[in-house]
Amino acid sequence: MPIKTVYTAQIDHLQILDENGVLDEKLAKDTLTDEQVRYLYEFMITCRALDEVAFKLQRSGRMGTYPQNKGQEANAIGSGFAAKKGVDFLVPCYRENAALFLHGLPMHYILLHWMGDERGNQIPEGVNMTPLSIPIGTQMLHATGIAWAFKLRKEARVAITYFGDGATSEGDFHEAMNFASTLQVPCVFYCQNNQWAISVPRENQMNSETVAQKAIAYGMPTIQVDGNDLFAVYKATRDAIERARAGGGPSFIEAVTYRLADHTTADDARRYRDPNEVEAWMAKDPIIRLRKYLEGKGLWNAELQAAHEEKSRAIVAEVIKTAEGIAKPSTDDIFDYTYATLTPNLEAQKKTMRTASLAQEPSQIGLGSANMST
Ligand SMILES: Cc1ncc(C[n+]2csc(CCOP(=O)(O)OP(=O)(O)O)c2C)c(N)n1
Ligand SMILES: [Mg+2]
Repeated sequence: MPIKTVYTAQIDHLQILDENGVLDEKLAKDTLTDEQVRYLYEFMITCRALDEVAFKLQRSGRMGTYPQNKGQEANAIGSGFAAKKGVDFLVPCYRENAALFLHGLPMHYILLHWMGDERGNQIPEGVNMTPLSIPIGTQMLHATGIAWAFKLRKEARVAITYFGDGATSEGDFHEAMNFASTLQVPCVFYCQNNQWAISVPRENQMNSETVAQKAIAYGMPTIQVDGNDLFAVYKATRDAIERARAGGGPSFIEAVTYRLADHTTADDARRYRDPNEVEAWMAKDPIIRLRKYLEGKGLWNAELQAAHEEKSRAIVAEVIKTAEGIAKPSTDDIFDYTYATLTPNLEAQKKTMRTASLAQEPSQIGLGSANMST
């Protein structure tokens, strides 16, 4: 009996605005208007300014570890703009700040989060998103669950979740994808393939030629896009969202991009990355590309650039002022929000925490002999 082919597949790659800022007019039809592109370009500059200042805040001891978004902004901005603010639900990782801002998260929340203040995770009422997910991959399951709730409640809403290439090597990714597709929930899985998972290059952690093809196994529509191309990101996400909203189930987007900065401020990528690779990607920076496009259309120039950079600096200065102006949380919170009634040893820890006798035997400071080691 002849062997039959029972399944074949292909992965398409979408690019609309090339690296020289040249637009494919046909593919760009019905995507972004000039006015929208200019607004989003300005927003991209502001987000980059905040990102660079966050790095400096960490270096000067005013903030904890921070993962820069630098170079990946077209992903967050194009996809975030495609989702409906106040209706759809964002389920982020930690490298898509701009999408969160577009959906109403005040900018200083991101600084608060990385300053170690939990109030940065307290998403304001009416802002549809979960807090940043630092455990890799766990948020994708939440997104599937949120989207399932939308389906059960017959609400025309979509969840969009963000994660990196490294996250697709986690079990949670596969469980989330399988459930989402089997249950046909309105969820968009947006993978920012920035080529690296800390110091591990993509090819060392998966043997698939593309990340996008992983979705084929789950029977999910999938596409690879140029993640530094605002138009391609917007179009692919909008199409996926529209399909989901119309009852067409989940979709997968692999956005090929690059982490221009270190993994976080706790990392030094010069120790493991080829400087030529970084330089090659610098030339593909989404900001440079979009600026070339706008200038080519006579919608932007050096004067406007200088004025907007100035404006961005003022916005960012205000954001820092707001974040740093919020009184630091009390260290008691660690205890007060853990148990309704503290155990004796936690009670003792709480009492000794702010004394010079930290880690001292409690009996020495009149607290009985609670066992501090358990
Ligand atoms: C469950 C889990 N395992 C390991 C880590 C440590 N860790 C933090 S970031 C990271 C790499 C993530 O790479 P990727 O998903 O590609 O995202 P990127 O940082 O490149 O945006 C790892 C392994 C973690 N935070 N959570
Ligand atoms: Mg990565």
